[in-house]
Amino acid sequence: MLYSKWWSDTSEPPVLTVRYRTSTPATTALAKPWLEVINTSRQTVDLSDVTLRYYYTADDAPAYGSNCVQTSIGCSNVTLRTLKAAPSDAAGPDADHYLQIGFTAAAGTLARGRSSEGIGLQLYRVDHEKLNQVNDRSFKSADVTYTPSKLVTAYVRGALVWGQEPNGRTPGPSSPARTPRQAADAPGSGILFDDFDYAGPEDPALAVNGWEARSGEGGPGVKGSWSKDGVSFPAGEKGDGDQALQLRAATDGTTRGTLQSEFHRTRPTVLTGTLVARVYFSDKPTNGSDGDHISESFFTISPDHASSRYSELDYEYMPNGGWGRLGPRLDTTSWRSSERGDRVTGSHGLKLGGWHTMVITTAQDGATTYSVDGQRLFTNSSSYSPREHMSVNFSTWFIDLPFKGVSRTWDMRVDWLYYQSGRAVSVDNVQKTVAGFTAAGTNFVNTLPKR
Ligand SMILES: [Ca+2]
Ligand SMILES: [Ca+2]
Ligand SMILES: [Ca+2]
Repeated sequence: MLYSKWWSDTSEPPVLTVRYRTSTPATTALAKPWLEVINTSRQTVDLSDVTLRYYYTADDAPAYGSNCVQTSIGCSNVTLRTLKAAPSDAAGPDADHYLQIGFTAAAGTLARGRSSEGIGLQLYRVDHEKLNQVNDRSFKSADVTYTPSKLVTAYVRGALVWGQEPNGRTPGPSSPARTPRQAADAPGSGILFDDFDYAGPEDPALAVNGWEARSGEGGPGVKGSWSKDGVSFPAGEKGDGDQALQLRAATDGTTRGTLQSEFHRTRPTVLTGTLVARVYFSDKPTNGSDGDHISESFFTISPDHASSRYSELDYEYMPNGGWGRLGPRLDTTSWRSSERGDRVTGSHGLKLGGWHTMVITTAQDGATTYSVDGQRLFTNSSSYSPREHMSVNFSTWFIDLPFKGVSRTWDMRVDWLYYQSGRAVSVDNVQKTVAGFTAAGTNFVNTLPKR
């Protein structure tokens, strides 16, 4: 039997020991289980063979999300899925769901006696309501420091090696191996990927992963109206527990009554290569009267407007037009100098309400091409291609306020972002890679070189 070597009889120590701690109250917006895996066997264990289950009872929420905030293994190498427990998955009265934690092939090995060190995880309701942990099997408020917990189970290639499943099963020869999880491939190098699984604009995982929701002053659009309040993470394109970034803009036609949203990288991240976002554009307001000059934007920009190597690449969708032009309209603009207004623009009379795959490709020392759903829209020569690293930004904002009245809201969504530095990748290959990440439960990848 392939797995037989992974259970041990009672006279031997367990193959793995899982320690747990938390610091959250029973009712919380963000459950924070921290887990540590220790190899207590006599041999080296491949982390990609290991899965853990953290059991909980979903309250009345439509879905739960999860993310990783800290681990020396790298959150890019931790896979997370929130799954409904079937009776065959050992469901119990305090465990109708579980968070399944896995590791990619790049997570490495645990030599005998070694520990993974703390893996900081977060579990939350996608509807941003508070969750009740009292009925969650693996939650234990008393464990504020790392304590071995048999309420979290561990498997090696599908064989239970630690803990007690909700149906009472413990490791041993009578415990049948579950179907081993297919180990996730190691993510390639030079990649940034985000599936946008976050609890809200204040989720600490955002800063860890290099994102920030904007607040405060500055252009473009209506002065003083940038607010984190418009940023949320509702269900994504495919639902099923997946989430998307949502940027809401709202206005009653007055400056005071206007809210604009922007979400961006905190540091310059992208230069040449392939940048792709799966974006939902709105052609109509979610609530209220139509007619606003809304801009739904996806762009990259130099951190310093006065830089001699200034670089900016913009997608700007204006369903109702703007700047005196009729909509719907998609502008693609590459900037060489913001101070001198030196830029080239392609303006496209496209109606884009719905989901689209937006791509910007810059070959090394070459041209920049903008394409939507695999259709090339605009290419600029190398003199307008980026010359320095830029942040990545999404925003919804009002070009002007054409009428006063009852408040109306506009929502743009981004299901995921993918960036491959330095080289062109076809849309088909990007979609394959993203589908692989989604299937594995890889919610975030950053294998870009540190800068
Ligand atoms: Ca619960
Ligand atoms: Ca997503
Ligand atoms: Ca996801």
